[in-house]
Amino acid sequence: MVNPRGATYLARLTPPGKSAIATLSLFGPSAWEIIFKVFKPRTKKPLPILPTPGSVFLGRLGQGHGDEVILGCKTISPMHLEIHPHGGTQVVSMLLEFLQAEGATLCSWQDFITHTTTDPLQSMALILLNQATTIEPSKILLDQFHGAFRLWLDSFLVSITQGDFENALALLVDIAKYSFLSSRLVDPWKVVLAGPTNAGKSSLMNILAGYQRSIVSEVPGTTRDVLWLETAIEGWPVSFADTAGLRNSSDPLENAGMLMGTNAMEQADLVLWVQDCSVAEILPPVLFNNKKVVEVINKIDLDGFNASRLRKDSMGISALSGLGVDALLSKIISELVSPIPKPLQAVAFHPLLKSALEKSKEFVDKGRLLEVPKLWVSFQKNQN
Ligand SMILES: Nc1nc2c(ncn2[C@@H]2O[C@H](COP(=O)(O)OP(=O)(O)OP(=O)(O)O)[C@@H](O)[C@H]2O)c(=O)[nH]1
Ligand SMILES: [Mg+2]
Repeated sequence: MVNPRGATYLARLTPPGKSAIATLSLFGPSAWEIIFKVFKPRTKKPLPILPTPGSVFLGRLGQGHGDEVILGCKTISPMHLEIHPHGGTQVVSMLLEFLQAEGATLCSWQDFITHTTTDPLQSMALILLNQATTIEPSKILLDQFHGAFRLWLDSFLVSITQGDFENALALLVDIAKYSFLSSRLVDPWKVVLAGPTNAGKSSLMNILAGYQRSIVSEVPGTTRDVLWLETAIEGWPVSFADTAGLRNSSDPLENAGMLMGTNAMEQADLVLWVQDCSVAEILPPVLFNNKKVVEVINKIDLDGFNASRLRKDSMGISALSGLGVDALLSKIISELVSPIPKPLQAVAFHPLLKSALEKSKEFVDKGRLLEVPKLWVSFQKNQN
């Protein structure tokens, strides 16, 4: 929180646009004074000199023109009020102008969060929460907003100050299991569909999309560009890329497509190596030896499909009928999200937190325990 005795901040928390109601927030030392001047309760009872936290008032905000609003008091020390007017863009602009004319400082909702949240970890979580597009990351971010990471950090720092090296290390090892999530709560995992031409990559893409995202044809070499599809699987954000089939070709355009596909594979968190069960097996290029690869054997609906073609970890599907696609989706999630954090688990929910944890581990390993609290003090200071 920046300078609680200074400015009184005002922000629109709901997005601009047409809606039944909007939410404005007013925070700072003059918040109640401002409201006192421009708000008239609907009942005869006047506003109290100081509201109690949790109290709600119905009345009119404005002088001359105005709107009937619901006014809520969240906290009084510091004073934090919420105003719910009607949601039309012009009504909201008018009320924002009234409040600014009385001395409130208008800011974006992101700045408002930074100015008004005491705990920098909490404001980081809140800003990410707004950007999370799927449910599982949102649950994790809510837990961190409500203090899961803060609690972890407090006990970690207590262990450090008490010189309890063993517990500090155990706490670091435990939280490190979830560090893979730090960059994947907002940005989706990248899953690339690759394999020989005509294996059914584009057909699989379309069944995942639920509409025709890619052109499908029996002509090998149909797909040229890399086509992305952003979706959610079991509540996790995933981006699929359909790529040009790989084969020896003298066509420069087809080769350019294959190169783009190979680049996409290099960035992938997971490659689905798609093959046609009715043709001889082709192994993924050695280039992807360091990648997570799931082998997908497609077209198992064809007569003559032999289940012995499936290796222990390969997934048999029919992109035509959808057979095996649900199991494939579960497999993708088990490859990408492991372990799945239990409710209230502390998670390094931002890449910067992951780096700070790695740095802490380095200090602990080298026995430089005194550096650890300093690191976290400066980390939190930098977030404000
Ligand atoms: N029987 C059957 N045919 C399929 C299946 N999936 C795809 N096909 C057919 O296989 C052919 C190739 O399908 P695509 O999805 O275009 O294959 P692709 O891997 O994207 O091919 P390229 O873009 O050329 O690399 C088309 O005729 C599809 O209808 C399946 O599960 N079963
Ligand atoms: Mg294709």
